[in-house]
Amino acid sequence: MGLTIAQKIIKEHLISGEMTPGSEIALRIDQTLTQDATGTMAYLEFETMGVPRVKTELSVAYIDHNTLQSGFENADDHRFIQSMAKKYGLYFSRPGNGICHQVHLERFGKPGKTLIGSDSHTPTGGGIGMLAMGAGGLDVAVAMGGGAYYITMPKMYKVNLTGRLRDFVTAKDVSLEILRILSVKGGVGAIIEWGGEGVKTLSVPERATITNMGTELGATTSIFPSDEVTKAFLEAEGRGEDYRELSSDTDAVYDKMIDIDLSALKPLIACPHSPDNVVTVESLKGTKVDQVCIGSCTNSSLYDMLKVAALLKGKTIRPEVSLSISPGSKQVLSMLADCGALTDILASGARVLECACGPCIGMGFSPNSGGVSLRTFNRNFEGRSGTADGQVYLVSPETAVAAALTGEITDPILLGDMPKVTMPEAFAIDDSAVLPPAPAEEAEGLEILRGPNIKPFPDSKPQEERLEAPLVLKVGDNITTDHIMPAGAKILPYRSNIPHLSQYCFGVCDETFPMRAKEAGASIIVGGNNYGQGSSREHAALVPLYLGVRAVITKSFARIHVANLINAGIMPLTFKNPEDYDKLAQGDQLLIENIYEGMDKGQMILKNETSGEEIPLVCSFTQRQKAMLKAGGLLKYVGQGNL
Ligand code: MIC
Ligand code: SF4
Repeated sequence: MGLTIAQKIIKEHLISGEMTPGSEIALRIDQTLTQDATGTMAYLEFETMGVPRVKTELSVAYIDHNTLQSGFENADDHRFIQSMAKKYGLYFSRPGNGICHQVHLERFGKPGKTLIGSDSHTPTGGGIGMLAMGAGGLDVAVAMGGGAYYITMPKMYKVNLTGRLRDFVTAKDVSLEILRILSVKGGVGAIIEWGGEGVKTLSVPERATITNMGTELGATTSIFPSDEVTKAFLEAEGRGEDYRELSSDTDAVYDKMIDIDLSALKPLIACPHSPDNVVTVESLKGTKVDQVCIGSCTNSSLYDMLKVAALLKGKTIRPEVSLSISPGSKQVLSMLADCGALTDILASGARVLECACGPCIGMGFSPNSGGVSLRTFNRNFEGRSGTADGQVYLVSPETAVAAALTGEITDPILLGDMPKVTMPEAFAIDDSAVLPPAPAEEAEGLEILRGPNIKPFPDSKPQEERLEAPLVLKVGDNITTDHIMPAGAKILPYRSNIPHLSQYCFGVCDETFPMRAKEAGASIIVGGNNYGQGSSREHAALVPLYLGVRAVITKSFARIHVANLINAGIMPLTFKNPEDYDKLAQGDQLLIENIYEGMDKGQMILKNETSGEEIPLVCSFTQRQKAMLKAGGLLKYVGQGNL
């Protein structure tokens, strides 16, 4: 039987396990990346492992999230990460050099390699045929230390593309179309391969937009073949030697096939507050727009920015609209400046922000009260923009420009002719903002710079045989990590200070949660389907751990979050019968006994001591996961000699 692209890369990197969907596999990781919002914690964790130098082929520490320095906190964290990188053998991408995924694609990614990153949009690397996955910081720390990355062997889905995108219909619309078809949980447990004749018509930046947003499907990752288009991109980046051809076998077998005719697509838009809430742009025409933001790791390539500049050229944005543009990298920004496109952008009335995540993670540029904001980003979760009642829609750069020029949601096709955008044969290469590590012989004496904002991470506890605790919080379906541990300019600076961060846990759902959880001592959370979707932030597990949460019981979990819970020593359990969710109420006193036996059998009984009901739960922990839970999480497990 033939293999898919992902199966080929998995096979080459398989350390242990069977490549049958559902079984646990251990993978050798070639490259890692971190960003600053998750990085500080990941490096603190790495430090405790006592490994003198990273053991990967390449590890890069990026600063791109917490770039607003409204106090000492972020600057302290940046210095800490920089000193860690220098000492422990990592490259350090300075603030201003760009968004991790964009820069990694340009300068470091290689077809056929494995990459894990402490950021859920790491699958962007799939645009050049990498097996690139988002992971919790602790998993990245372990991979840097030479340990394997454990995942459940995914199913294989294939999207067969035919035709060619029409003007004003873009890769972003392809992403929104697949979200419309599959929903935010439709990719859970799967790797999505993009194939078919239509693939040849898509450039690397377009492919990367699609693999980037595959994260919103809940997929383990997404991947494109590595072909002539990939080769040309790598050559233009001066990295032709990194090219390797990769395609699936003609007799490869897929668990699901989806057809998309690129020629038939229309401009699409995701409505508040979920990326799969997709309709045509046309259907919302006339809706007044207050703000437009162009950028983020989804749509900030030179290709996107040149199109935006060409559409804005000679025009002025509406006075009632505020437009921000954040180029994805220093390379993109300097090339925009060199060719004059930046002048066209500025002349239109846009505000050019630095090359960073910025508004995407609520780091500034929050919309006005109740404001309608059209963004080329990948997430529009409630409150994420920093304005609690902000109405965020996700669109392509073309649709974003159309709104900025007209003041309302407008089908970009109405803008007239699409100006021709030609990509340069060679990108301007300047890696001066990427600092190499110190040579190994000098590293030992180097000091790590720590600021007062860096607090130790919470101590995890071994899971015991019996858990009696109240149900402190009951939430519904599709709870995101932005609900569990919100981000934004005010809170993000405390990513290395769990006690402070804990005050905001679940703030979007219930501001009293932190206080109630602390009072309870030990506690249990109950959720619906796809609990923990979105970001890879392990803070969504570490903060509940700090607040005393011992178990989370749901109808189903998102992939990275469930791994983060186990890494933190919190037990994730699911209802055997999803309708039993209705038999529990916030405040009920719950009891689970014989936990170790239950872990082995894959079944436990939850006693609702308040109502007297008994509810069957299921779990399918691997031996390693059971050992981790009994040890009190991954760090303790590694401390027992299990790297
Ligand atoms: C996001 O897009 O939500 C983030 C911020 O990039 C996160 C990482 C984080 O929370 O630090 C992600 O996607 O993993
Ligand atoms: Fe940054 Fe937004 Fe991309 Fe997350 S999704 S890495 S916050 S640009």
